[in-house]
Amino acid sequence: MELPAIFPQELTAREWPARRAQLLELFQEQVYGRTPGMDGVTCRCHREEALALQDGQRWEAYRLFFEKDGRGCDLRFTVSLPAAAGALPCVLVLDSFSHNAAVACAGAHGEELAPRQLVTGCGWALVRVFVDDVCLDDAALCRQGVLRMLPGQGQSAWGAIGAWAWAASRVIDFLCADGRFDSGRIAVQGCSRSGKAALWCAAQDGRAAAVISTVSGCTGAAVTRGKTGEHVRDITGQFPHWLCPRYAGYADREDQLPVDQHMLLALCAPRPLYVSSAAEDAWADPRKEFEACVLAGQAYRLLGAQGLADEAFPPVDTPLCTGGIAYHVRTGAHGCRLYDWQQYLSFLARHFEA
Ligand code: GTR
Repeated sequence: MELPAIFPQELTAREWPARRAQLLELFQEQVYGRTPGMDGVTCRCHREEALALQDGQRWEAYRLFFEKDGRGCDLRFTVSLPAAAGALPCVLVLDSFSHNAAVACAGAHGEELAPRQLVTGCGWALVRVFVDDVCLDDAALCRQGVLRMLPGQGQSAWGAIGAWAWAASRVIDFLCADGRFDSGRIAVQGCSRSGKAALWCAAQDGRAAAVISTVSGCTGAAVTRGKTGEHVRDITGQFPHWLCPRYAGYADREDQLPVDQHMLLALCAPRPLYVSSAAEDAWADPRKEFEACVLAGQAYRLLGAQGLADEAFPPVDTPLCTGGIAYHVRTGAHGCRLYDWQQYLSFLARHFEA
């Protein structure tokens, strides 16, 4: 199946912003839905807890309260701060599993989903955002929170993935306004359904200086056309509340989609991007995640950055991490492991701790 092109061969870097805007518009219209603006939304922030930990580290818990026209929602997040002085770089983990223990963190276990000691030990603040506070991961209940406060319209109404990306951006607002953090070094990460939301957040919000997708698969980092495992029919059938209504119309007609997921990765260019897969995760399709990275390199090169360091699919547990786009496929099943985090942190160090 032929893939739509990110841009025609002759595009120049100066013409990229216009093409980028078209692509973003297509993803809003056709895939994730349109993210409403913030007009009339008020936000209050409350620090709920603060603990001094060993070695001068700190842990803080916050809650944001949003309101518009008498409707509102709230959003919890926690911040683990290393003892280091100066404006801290941050890794923001989108956690869409906090109300859904049954999903058991998409195959990750608490510490692997957001490993505090590993991240703060590398000098990064770890910000864990409970994005499903604003939109429950449930087809019947999801309309209570931000989707009620800022309702979408028609076929391109936003869904849970758009809402989770929105929540991450609201915490980026907080980080950028708090002098303890370096607003130029905010990375966003998510696993599986949260990985899809992390990519969509970075595509829309340029303040995400780097993005990390862990086994995000279908409608995340994986090229949709010709993929194995999960297809548009599966994702929109099992999770009808995640994406915009129009997307369900592409079930079994994926070749009609005006975009494909390599274009979503291109929207992150030239910012550092790490995509990782798991060898046993055929449902997500590692090879199609890799293919999207190869193709997205076109946008990175146009903007003077490097794409993947090598375009041959790497053996398991052999990260390709010296380019602007990094990729690995690790041994094992769907989920996020400490091994993944170790690779992400050295990639971030290479780009942000020169
Ligand atoms: C799978 C689903 C995926 C993925 C994942 C998860 O079952 O089909 O799209 O996001 O769950 O979040 O664990």
